[in-house]
Amino acid sequence: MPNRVSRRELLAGAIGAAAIPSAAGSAGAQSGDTTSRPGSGASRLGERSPHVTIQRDARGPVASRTPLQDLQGTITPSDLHFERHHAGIPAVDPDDYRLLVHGMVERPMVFTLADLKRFPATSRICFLECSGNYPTGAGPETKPEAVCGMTSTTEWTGVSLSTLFREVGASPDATWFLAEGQDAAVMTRSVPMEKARDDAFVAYAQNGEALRPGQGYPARLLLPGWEGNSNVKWLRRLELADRPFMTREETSKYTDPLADGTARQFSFVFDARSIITAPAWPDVVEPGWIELRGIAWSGRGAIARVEVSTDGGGTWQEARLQGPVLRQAHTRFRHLWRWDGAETEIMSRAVDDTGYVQPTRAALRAERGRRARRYHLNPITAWRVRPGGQVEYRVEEPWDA
Ligand SMILES: Nc1nc2c(c(=O)[nH]1)N[C@H]1C(S)=C(S)[C@@H](COP(=O)(O)O)O[C@H]1N2
Ligand SMILES: [Mo]
Repeated sequence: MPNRVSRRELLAGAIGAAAIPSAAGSAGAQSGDTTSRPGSGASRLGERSPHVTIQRDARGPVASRTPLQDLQGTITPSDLHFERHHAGIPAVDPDDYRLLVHGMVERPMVFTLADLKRFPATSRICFLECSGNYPTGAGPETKPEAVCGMTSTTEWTGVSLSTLFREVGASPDATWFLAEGQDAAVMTRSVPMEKARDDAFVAYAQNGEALRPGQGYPARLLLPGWEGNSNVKWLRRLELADRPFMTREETSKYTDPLADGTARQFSFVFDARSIITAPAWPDVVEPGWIELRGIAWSGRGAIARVEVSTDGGGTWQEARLQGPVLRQAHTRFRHLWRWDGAETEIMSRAVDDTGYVQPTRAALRAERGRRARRYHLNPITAWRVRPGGQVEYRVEEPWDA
């Protein structure tokens, strides 16, 4: 409990001086009585308080993860958006940027960045997720970011594919289109035309400003709720056809072997998932009231409800959703729990507006089999609460065990 202070003590600066660590010289960090002299001035670019140390979890050069446990609300700050690139981040000069749209169209066309920006813009808040967003070899000391930090939510702005495809006179017989990136991986994926007619767009802005290079500057494909890999960054070509292109990324990779020996291909849509982000390792809790907090999301639509279990999955209670609750976007939930001090496991499961319920690991394993390649795995995540209050990741067996 915070100590009670008198107004006089507060005004005398005694509390402020004692409670706020000094970081003299940095913007926004004045120690002691902040009312006795003016603070630092205005600047061209804002920066975080020196008291805030927030970073992506970047253990290798090909991917970094969003620190889910350190965020509030649902929008991921652009510099904390997860990254996944197969051959590095190309430096694309916006003046040289061109997007070719061709194939089964009346008029093949090449668009500059300025051309794209001249079309009526569309903005959409939605999550992006890597289909390989699943931990391997994780021990008890694992943070939420390491469990599933390869997902972020952003307000993207760009131009609808339906607008671009109308401009080039897309053939009504076209059923698929190819999206190709201009990075060294030349990422290419086939996408059904229904997604273009529905909500696919080419994004050139992220949370109000130009895309970050890691997110595909100057323009990328955005397919709300669909497998991250098909959201092609540094987009340079769209080709319309009446069949999928069977590229490497949709044949040798990004297919899902199933329990019955067959494989699932073009499994684009993410099923519902959730995670408690607090408390989580390395938090230590005390007996009494604890607010459980987390996020839930579904590629199929909006989150309808989130259920929480504080007795290892024996019983479930409905958590409160904290708005905004948007389709295909991270949604906050919270739940008040009175911990009696005994060892237990806490977990959440998401239910979306199609009625889909996030499965247990055992149910998912039964359906997908042990050969499932870590893609599209969305089982319930549990945290173990030790008698001393230490919260740990409940370690799962290796998927193929
Ligand atoms: N051109 C291109 N597009 C790409 C990739 C890539 O390597 N090259 N990686 C894909 C993968 S696997 C994912 S998960 C998402 C990640 O998007 P982000 O880095 O903006 O989070 O981009 C996809 N688009
Ligand atoms: Mo990915």
